Amino acid sequence: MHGQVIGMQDENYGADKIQVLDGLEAVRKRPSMYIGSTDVHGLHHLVYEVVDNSIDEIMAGFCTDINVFLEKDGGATIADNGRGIPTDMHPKYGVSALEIVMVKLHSGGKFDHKAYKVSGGLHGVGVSVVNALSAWMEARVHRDGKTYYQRYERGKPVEPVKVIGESQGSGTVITFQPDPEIFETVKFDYDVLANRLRELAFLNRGARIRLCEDWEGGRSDSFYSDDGINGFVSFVNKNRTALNEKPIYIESERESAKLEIAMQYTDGYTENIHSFANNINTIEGGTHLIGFRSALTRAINDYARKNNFVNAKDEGLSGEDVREGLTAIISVKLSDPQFEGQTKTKLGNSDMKGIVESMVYEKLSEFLEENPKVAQVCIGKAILASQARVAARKARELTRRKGLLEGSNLPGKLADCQERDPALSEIYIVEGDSAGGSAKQGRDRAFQAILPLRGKILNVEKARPDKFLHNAEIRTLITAIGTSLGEDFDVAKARYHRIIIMTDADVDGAHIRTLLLTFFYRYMKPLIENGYIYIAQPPLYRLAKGKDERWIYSDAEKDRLVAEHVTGFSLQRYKGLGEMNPHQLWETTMSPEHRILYRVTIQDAVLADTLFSTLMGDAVEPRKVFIETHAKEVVNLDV
Ligand code: 0RA
Repeated sequence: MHGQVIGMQDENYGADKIQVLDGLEAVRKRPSMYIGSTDVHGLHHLVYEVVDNSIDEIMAGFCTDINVFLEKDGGATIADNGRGIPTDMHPKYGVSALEIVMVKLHSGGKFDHKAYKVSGGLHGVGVSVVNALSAWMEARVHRDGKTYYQRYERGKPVEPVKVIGESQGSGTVITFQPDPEIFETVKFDYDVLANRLRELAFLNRGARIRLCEDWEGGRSDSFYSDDGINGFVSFVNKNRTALNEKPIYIESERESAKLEIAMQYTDGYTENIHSFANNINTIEGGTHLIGFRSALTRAINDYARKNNFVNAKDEGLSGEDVREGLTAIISVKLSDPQFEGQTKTKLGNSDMKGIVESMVYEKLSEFLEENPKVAQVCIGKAILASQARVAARKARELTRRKGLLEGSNLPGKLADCQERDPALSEIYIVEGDSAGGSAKQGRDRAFQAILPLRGKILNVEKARPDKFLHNAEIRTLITAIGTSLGEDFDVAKARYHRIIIMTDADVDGAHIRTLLLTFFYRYMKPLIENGYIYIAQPPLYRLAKGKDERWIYSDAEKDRLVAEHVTGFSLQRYKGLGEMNPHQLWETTMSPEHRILYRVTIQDAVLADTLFSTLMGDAVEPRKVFIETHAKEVVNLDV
């Protein structure tokens, strides 16, 4: 592949313009190495990659607006008013710099020395990767009073960069059509893109980012935050009750790192801290988060002692205490971010711990001194949390002493499986005793356990552990799973590596599923992180003619089949699991051969957080609207 010539197949262009193309060939051969996967997530990376470049222009102070258009034919256009990709002739290659940026891997960085370039994890691979993975792409650059243009097909320029008109101002417009030969799907998910673009607008104060479906009746959104991450905190807390009215805001810059933090206490019990490094959500945390936590605990304790909120010789407030009910956004920008961890979303730069810790300690202490009323509210909350934690520990110890949360005392309702190896064992958590009965009869008892739940479990978003541990359904659940929870949680004790939620395909079923997911998300998160939580998908219809029968799992599939043929077929709607007999339940929803299971993943922790607080929080109206609009889609909860 070495020395391949660009545009070889094209007679009009380029046989003499020698460019090494093996880079882009490599991208097309192993796309996942560059964009993570070729599923819908990889597809979205194409948009993010181009947008990241525009964001770099914003961070460098040259750009204010980014417009993302989704085209009807499946393509996307990203337009910004940054400096425009350079177009001058490259002295060594003898072609326009624009062409080099588009066809050479990692060539973008050669031209600029931006302080905090986005280049983490899968991001920052370069626009050339988008080009390589597009059936075609077009670049229009407004610069130096002219509009430059070049088109590419599967990564290869069709002709040299040319001037196609005059132009005022500057900017870059990139249009691309993801290559269906590469991607499993080429359909963008509007909501996922909107969510990420909203996040970017919050993280980059003053950036105006628009998303629009470029056709009659298409959706559109405009994201802008003139108070940056403060707006982000308010957004995350929109369905919660805040204790300090305005988020506490900390900003600090030093050497090659810039830090921003916004934080607000709520009357809730969960901790909602979301950290970012160079605009990338560091879901796995990292040194910046560790630094923040340690400074928060120290600053609050020092202030609390000094002002006699706590006794100087007491053990003080724990990290958990000072984080209860806290919503915070931590955003660091640094010049050479190291991303580690399974999903490359853990910041590894070791100096960031100390840098963030000293910045936060200094600024937060200052803030508390200057705002005694706010300080009192925050510390009051932490003291209550501390008292509740002691009570919760006692409650847990009591239940533990009675063996109530341990696997040794399995609940009577649990029909366990014979298998003892957790990796080979499954548990179905089933809505209702009657479906539970069918599941018990229909299952393969060798490896499938059944736990029927009666009615709805308690909403853990609204109660502390010391309270919800009294709830029988929750206790049964914890005991059956075997891991305990909270401080005592131990994923190694999980008795099943497939924990499958099986509820009816209706609004009630969706509610029960969400209650369960909220519980797992808040108190047994590693189960989700390890990929142990699944959602079963029962069929919605049965299509039958004589002995022929077919199960249908979506309305779209039903409509297609009904339109296609089938006179003389009977169509039966299944509303609940209870309507199926044990054999049918096995065939459609439990047999590994035929069933459809969705694995629950945390793609987007901020989204998961707002989702659960919307569904389970204080405000009733958004919940109602959400359940109405999502009742059908909530099945695939890829949060
Ligand atoms: C290379 C160098 C410079 C800017 C860019 C690339 C750039 C790339 C994209 C992609 C989308 N929008 C973009 N905007 C800019 C620096 C330009 C200079 O020094 O003038």
